[in-house]
Amino acid sequence: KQKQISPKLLTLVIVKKGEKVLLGMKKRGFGAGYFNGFGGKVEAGETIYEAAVRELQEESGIVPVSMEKRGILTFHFDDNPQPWEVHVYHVGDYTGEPCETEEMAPRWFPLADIPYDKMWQDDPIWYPEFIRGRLFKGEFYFHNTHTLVSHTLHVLQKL
Ligand code: 6OG
Repeated sequence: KQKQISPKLLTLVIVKKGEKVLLGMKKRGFGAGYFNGFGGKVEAGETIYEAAVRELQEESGIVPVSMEKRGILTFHFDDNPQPWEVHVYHVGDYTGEPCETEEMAPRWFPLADIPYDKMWQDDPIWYPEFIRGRLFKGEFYFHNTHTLVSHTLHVLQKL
């Protein structure tokens, strides 16, 4: 019987203001070359919420005025035994100006023009629910890190 490995906790913040979303081109590390929200690993001694605020600031330079959790996505990889549990937040208002950092180059996209061809393959599946303001939970199974093989996605009344 295979040993169960508890998931690694990560955060992902999507800034959506009016009819636009702020995405960052990831310049290095995991997911380099993809547009994504801002986030990273939850560190020892911080809450998931605190990690989301910290990573947003480190990667984009902005500080949220309001932030709500919208979804939980679990990623399973056939080339990594540890699943990743990514907590997705929406930021609708912030202070500061988005700026390019070591990790990310931020750019605004109209909601009708999200660059899914340069994003992780799970994104076109759950972004539409995110944009509608829904709460969601999903499981995604990847082959060789990048190829999405199967998934489930549920819209919920509460997380
Ligand atoms: P750092 O390496 O920057 O954290 N992430 C994913 N995001 C999407 N949309 N799809 C995936 O499919 C993802 N896997 C990871 C979580 C990695 C950042 O990338 C996100 C973090 O915000 C597999 O510390």
